[in-house]
Amino acid sequence: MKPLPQFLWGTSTSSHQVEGNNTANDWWEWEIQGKLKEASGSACDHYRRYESDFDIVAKLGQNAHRFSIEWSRLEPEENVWDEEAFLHYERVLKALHERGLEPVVTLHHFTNPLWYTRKGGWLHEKTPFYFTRFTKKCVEAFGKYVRFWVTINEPLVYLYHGFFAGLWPPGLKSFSSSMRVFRNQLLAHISAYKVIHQHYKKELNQPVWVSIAKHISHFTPCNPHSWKDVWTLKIRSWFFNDLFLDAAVSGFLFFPGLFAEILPARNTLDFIGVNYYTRDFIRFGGQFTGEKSLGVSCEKSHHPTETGELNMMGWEVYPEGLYHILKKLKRFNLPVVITENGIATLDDNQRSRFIQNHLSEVGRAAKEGVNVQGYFYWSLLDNFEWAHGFGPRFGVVEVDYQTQARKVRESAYVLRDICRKLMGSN
Ligand code: IFM
Repeated sequence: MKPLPQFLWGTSTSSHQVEGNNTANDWWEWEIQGKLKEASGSACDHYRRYESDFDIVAKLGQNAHRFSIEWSRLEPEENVWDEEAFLHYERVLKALHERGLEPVVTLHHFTNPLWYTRKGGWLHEKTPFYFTRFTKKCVEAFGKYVRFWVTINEPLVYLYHGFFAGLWPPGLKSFSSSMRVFRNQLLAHISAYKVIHQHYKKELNQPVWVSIAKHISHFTPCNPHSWKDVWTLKIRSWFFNDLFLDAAVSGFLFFPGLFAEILPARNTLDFIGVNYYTRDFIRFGGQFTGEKSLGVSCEKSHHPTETGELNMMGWEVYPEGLYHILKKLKRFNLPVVITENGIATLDDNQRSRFIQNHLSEVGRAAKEGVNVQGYFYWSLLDNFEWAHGFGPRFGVVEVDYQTQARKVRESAYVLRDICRKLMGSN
């Protein structure tokens, strides 16, 4: 296990949610087809305002920043590379370094170039090839500025919304497609991991850390005395929380009754990136059919008496869940970086409490031996929350979408003070 050079503290964003005018990707097309109540438009105009936004980050005492590179900007047409877009992200990376901020760069955060979607996107059998070609271009151009790469953000969230529930582009509702995408994501991650490491070894001769950002929820059975609820939970937890990580580490992909496969590499995570938001109560949904239900029908719900405080999107605020999932990750014996943790709320006191309580659970897990080496609050800015539009407010910095004015919220200082304390500076 290779420890990270320092504890990483900061906030996260993603290109389509903050940059504005990402006109060559599948979300933009989905938006102009009127499939959403709100389109991303100029979002936070971060593509032009990144420098002043990073000034805010630096003043808030953070030492790292996670953001994503927009594939559709770099490769707007198949194998046609936009020099200006490369220069843009180079300037972004330099701007972070000038402010003492360690970049953590995500390569895929839900959006895809349109040319790739038209070919079939993540269903295409050459997905690992397309994604690796893009990755290679990125490491060649940006490698000297970057030590931390996240290949894919929340693979299961992307797969579920886009290919199983039909809520995000490409809008499919297919169990077999979901399985195909899962396998392609895994192969694409493995291939990207190898390419990144080869480049750092051969060309840069410097260490690099590569992972995914894995969304992990804390699941609890609705009725702990119902074997059906308990088994539904086990299957859900295995598929949504564990399978990708296990396969990337063991090099073995096993789907009971479907397929088993030796993958082209094992140990393709240098740390575990975790996105944690909530706890879900799980109930057996009454049917065991493949096409409808990823093997077992399952309902996520709140508990009539146990569910606590909610955020403005109806997600339960459950800090202890973070402790529990961190403890479970100990089995991998890898450093853990919380790549996202955040709350959508109009009440900034609730956000401050959220940050304090979650960080205190991180501290508890760390004291009990979990090797936590980073924490990124989601998000730096209020932003475009996908199908929910601009309503949910996740930012420690408020954005006025009419004027693009930024206002630092009190919770940002709460985060800052905890960071400072933890890093031992004033
Ligand atoms: O906004 C998203 C982000 O894109 C991925 N993780 C969860 C966040 C909140 O829903």
